[in-house]
Amino acid sequence: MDMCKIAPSMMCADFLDLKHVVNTFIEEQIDYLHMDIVDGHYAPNFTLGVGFCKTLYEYTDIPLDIHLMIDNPDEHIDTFSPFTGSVLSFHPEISPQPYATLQRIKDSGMRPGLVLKPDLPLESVKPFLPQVELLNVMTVHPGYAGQSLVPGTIEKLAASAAWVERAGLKVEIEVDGNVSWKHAPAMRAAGAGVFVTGTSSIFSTEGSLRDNIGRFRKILSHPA
Ligand code: S6P
Ligand code: MG
Repeated sequence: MDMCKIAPSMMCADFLDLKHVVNTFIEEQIDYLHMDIVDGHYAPNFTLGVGFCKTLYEYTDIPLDIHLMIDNPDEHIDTFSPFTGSVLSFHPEISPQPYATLQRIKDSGMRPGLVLKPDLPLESVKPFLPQVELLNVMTVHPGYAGQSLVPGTIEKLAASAAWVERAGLKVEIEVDGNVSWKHAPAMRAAGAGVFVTGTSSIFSTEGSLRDNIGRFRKILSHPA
């Protein structure tokens, strides 16, 4: 199994301590910074914005993993195109032409990603996967941190990873939502390669951020 990557969910960070948080991620060689962008329409809540992405993009070389939970993603690709090399993921069921959206993301110098929410089956994204670099399989409903895992989503994660492997595609499989100490081993066993970590693991107040990262890595190194 490939090495697992950690993508901290930045909406869960302590904003009053942001520099320390990001410096810790740099020192710990964290793989991605997961940026949830919500518009209050596609999903409830208002989370992070473009200015926040810019601040982090300019401060660190850690790639951004931008998760759009917005209506009309096509209209906003140019807004994110300065963040060259970042992953830009959207929910394909709200794009009239997902192939065109993926191509535009690629043409803008970003890495195209798709997101599969709990309500939709794997079949809804299968046709697009050859054009995709990362598939985010959500294990909670889009919108908020701190939710409980939606039953059946780890099985869907396993089916997604197995399908990608059988098809011989180079798609990173990411898991997003309640990636807790408890669920992470089963998510890893299901084939996740990128773990969005939030309040239920590395940002939990049980330990320091650095200790929590160490604990999470240790958990991932022991298969379920
Ligand atoms: C949810 C969002 C996620 C959350 C993450 C929080 O809409 O896409 O990225 O930020 O799931 O993690 P946790 O551990 O609080 O569930
Ligand atoms: Mg997310």
